[in-house]
Amino acid sequence: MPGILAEKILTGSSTDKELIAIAEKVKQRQRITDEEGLLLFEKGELPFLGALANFVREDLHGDKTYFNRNFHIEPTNVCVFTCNFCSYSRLYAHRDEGWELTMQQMLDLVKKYDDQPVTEVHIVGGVHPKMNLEFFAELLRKIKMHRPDLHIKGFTAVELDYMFRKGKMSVHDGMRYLHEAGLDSLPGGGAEIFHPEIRKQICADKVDGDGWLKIHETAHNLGMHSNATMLYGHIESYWHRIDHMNRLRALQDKTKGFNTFIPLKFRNKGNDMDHIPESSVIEDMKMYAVARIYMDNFPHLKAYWPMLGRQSAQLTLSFGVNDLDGTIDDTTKIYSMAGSEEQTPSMSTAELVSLIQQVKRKPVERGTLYNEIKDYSGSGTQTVPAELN
Ligand code: V47
Ligand code: SF4
Repeated sequence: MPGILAEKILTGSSTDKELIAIAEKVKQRQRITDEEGLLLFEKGELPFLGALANFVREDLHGDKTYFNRNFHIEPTNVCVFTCNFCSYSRLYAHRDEGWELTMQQMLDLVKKYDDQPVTEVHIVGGVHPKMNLEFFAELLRKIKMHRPDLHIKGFTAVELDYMFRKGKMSVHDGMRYLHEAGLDSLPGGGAEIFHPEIRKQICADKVDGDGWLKIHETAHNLGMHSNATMLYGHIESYWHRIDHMNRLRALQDKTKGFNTFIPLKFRNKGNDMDHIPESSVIEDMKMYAVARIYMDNFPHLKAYWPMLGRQSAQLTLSFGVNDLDGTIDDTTKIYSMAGSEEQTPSMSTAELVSLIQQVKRKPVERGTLYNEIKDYSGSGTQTVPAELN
């Protein structure tokens, strides 16, 4: 329970009766309703939301801030789908403008990290019509043969839905097949906004919200964990965000298979939605805070710094976030191509530790499933690299 000063901060920063009532619920760690979530978005002032989200964060994790050492494989940016927000993909007809890695190139990438203490590979890319279920099962087997202890987090529900349909396999059989080949968990991509009113305007042709949720539910039922994302800050309204989070919260009640919720800020460069202005930092922090307050059954809230930028990612640590992603040598192209200012999306462990310590949090390296690998809190303040100041 909070001390007197914290109590005052939690409720005293608002004079609105409805908001104070929500704060009382959150202090008791009771679940808030959709209407209350909406009210937080519409009427909650940033200091009030920050205090509440921080209360939940500290109740769950204290000052611990997790990070994970991983690397990415992006097999291709050729994609059969045409999401309007995507700056990264190339249609099959224009595949000469994109890239397609061979099996050997992907294995060479894995081997590049042989001497490095990475614990996870994140495989994500476009949906290539010729890279099928069998091809990826083979890739998984070969990675596991080479480095059995490397956790493979791979394929969005969008990629999986296409692979299973093309391979004429049910979601259950396809998922079990990939799991047996070496797939350990699923990343959270492809969720965007579930509500059909928005989905049909931004990504009409890929798996719908129910399909996305079914794939994650199936993975959970097979004992796998997964993450969930939400692409926010474009044409959606606050209530679409609540609807999205509601569907995730309901599935989590059933399966408890989600580890982390990751709000992804829409970036507007080089895509068909470039006329839509990007959200402000204040809106970003609001998003994280409301997510932390509303998603009471999600253990972790993650910020992906290559997309948000280092400084905003650091700020989220005061608005509910307890996990930062995008560590060593992160060469993912999806955000740099969409206009993220992080043109060199790579950060050393020392930089990341320092970024966390600057805001008086405790950096802890974790594995994919949040097993703690190394506590850096005793390591003292690190030198701050110039670009972080
Ligand atoms: O689904 C695409 C998003 C996602 C843009 O699970 C964009 O640990 C902003 O899901 N502006 C893929 N976002 C990346 C992803 C992810 C990243 C890091 C960690 C994890 C995890 C998952 O990227 C897509 C889409 O929502 N995206 N274009 C854009 N212009
Ligand atoms: Fe393809 Fe994913 Fe881009 Fe959509 S977001 S076009 S599914 S690569």
